Amino acid sequence: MAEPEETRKRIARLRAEINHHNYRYHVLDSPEISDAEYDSLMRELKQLEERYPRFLTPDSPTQRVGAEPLEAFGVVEHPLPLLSLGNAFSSDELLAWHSRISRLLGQDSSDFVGEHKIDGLAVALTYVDGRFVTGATRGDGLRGEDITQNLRTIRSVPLAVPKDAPPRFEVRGEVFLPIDGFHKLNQEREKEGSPLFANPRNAAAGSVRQLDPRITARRPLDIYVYMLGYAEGGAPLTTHWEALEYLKSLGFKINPNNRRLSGIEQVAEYHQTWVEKREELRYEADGIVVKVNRLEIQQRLGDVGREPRWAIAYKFPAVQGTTKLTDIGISVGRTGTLNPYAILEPVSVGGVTISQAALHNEVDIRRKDIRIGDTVIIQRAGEVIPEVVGPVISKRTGKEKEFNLLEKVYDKEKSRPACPICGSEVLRPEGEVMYYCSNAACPAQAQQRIELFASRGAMDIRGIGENLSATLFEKGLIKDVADLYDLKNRKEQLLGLDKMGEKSVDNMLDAIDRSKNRPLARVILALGIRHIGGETAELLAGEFHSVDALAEASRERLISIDTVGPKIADSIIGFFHQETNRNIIRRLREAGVKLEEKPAKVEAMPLAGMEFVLTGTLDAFSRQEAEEKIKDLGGTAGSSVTRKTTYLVVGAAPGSKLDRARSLGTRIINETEFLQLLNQKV
Ligand code: 5U1
Repeated sequence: MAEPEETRKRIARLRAEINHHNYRYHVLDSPEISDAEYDSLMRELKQLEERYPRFLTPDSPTQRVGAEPLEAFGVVEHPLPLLSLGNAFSSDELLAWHSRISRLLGQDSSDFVGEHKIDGLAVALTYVDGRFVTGATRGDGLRGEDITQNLRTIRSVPLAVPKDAPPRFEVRGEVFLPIDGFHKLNQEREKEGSPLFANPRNAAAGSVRQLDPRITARRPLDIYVYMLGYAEGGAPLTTHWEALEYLKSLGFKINPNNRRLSGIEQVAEYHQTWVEKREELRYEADGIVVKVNRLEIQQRLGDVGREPRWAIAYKFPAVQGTTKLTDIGISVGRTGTLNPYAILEPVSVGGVTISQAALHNEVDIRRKDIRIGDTVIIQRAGEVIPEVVGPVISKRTGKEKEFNLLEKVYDKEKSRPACPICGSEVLRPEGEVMYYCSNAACPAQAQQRIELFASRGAMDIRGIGENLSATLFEKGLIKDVADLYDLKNRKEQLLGLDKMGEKSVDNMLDAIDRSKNRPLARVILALGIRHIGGETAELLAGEFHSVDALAEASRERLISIDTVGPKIADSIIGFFHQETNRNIIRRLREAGVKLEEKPAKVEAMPLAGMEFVLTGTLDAFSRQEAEEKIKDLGGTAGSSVTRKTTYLVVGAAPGSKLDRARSLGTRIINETEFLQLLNQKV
């Protein structure tokens, strides 16, 4: 036999052997050989592939090290939408779901599968002719990002499946970072001075959505597969449980904590078991997923919006822990508020180490009687910042100290309380609970104002998030929001920044340029006037039609507007009174930012007189964009369904508004019908 043929066979044998040991180690957690033996097989394979590159294929186990970096992710259209899940937060809500599906089926549904709802990143893996060909994120459910090269690096993602697998199929699962891997990663990042990941979910998403797969390859990511999306010519399956068993037989990693459950009582028990044992899990989970087991019943129940009726996420309650509050620190917010926060002895709460927690304000600290030195209860729920619930009074020793904010920020040299960032005077406006730094140019405020200005709900300048705005500010490239529009003249300096290549800089400058034409309400919000949120900004834009008119409005005129009280009016007047702010507005105008909007004749507009309420997630628009569109066409957007509501627009994962609309007989439309309505009416 010719030598290359021998080599080809040896390569095939080595790959099969290595794949087998990968599976034993990464999927079954039961290795058969030592690390040294494994390394030796890999070394031989790598050497052969280097000598005979024509035999190198993308599904070789050597390719898990990560391919060359990409400029951007491609888009993958999901042949079948990736659904999201409705939530139950209490046993009553679980029982209500059970009653609903039993009523629809005309019989008591009792055959379920219980799984853990892992806090990771949902992905779809497609296999064609036995090979892993495409891996995609969920995206908006219809289109995701192509992260094939990154998923290839995850050892528990099979690169090849047995020959008798369906010729084309898709599996779905959750990529996650195990808790110990998360801690290790953060320790390394701390050493290198990189920003830490807030939780394993963010770390997993950040690792998978890396343009450089070599970085992904270094992160200890894992996957549990939780359903078969579709299969062409696959084995006939009758239950979800069988599908999971089948996927296991193909080499996929299935969560060993999955259970078949008989009756809704067993579902509740399964949930309770894991509420009590969730700290023991090697991954973060925020609840269980309950699925109707029989596939034919799943089909009969179907979906509503982008959620299956046959499955629901039954969430775990917020997790709590106790630790010692060693001190109370003060940070300065965007509007200059002095925000107290708890400095804690680090404690693991639901798998995440917490060393700081929110304390809101001094009045709240007094009301809860939280003292420095107290043992306190910490609560963490989902993505929100952990908060201090209250002290454990029984653990008091008598040495605890009451907190006084003015004492904390007292500057002995100045003989007065001072902003901890810039040393300026500290004020508390009458009737407010918060103290403020009096200096509008305080660097802490300025940087956060830039962040708000660029944020999605405001000028939506993609790419300028917390990190980049901090860098631009620290490097002296911008001092205020108007400087953003001068950055195009400082390209050289931008290119000198860490991780800023030609393409990123161009994208950023494009995004800045595009932001010049945002609707007036967004501009008003972006200015960062204290007490002005999105809704008030909308209201003010509708009343004044220009930033100049708003700046000139009298207190009486402002107070005459519905929902604008003296506090908001004084804040607006105070903002425009400041020379620095007037200067910024002048420079924004000179840069070409649109600061006015023509008043619309509402009666003549196509959606005039119609009130829309939205529930769930839409594909084509964010909630804010949909509401802007409705308002542009003369309609109004309500926050709850009432008898006045003309239409309820239902997106994926709708909330209780849907039930309310049904009970009131409100017209319910889906996103397609909503789009048709907008287009017809435009
Ligand atoms: N374990 C598990 N997680 N999870 C998430 N199963 C599961 N199923 C899902 C999702 C979004 O969705 C299907 C029920 C459609």
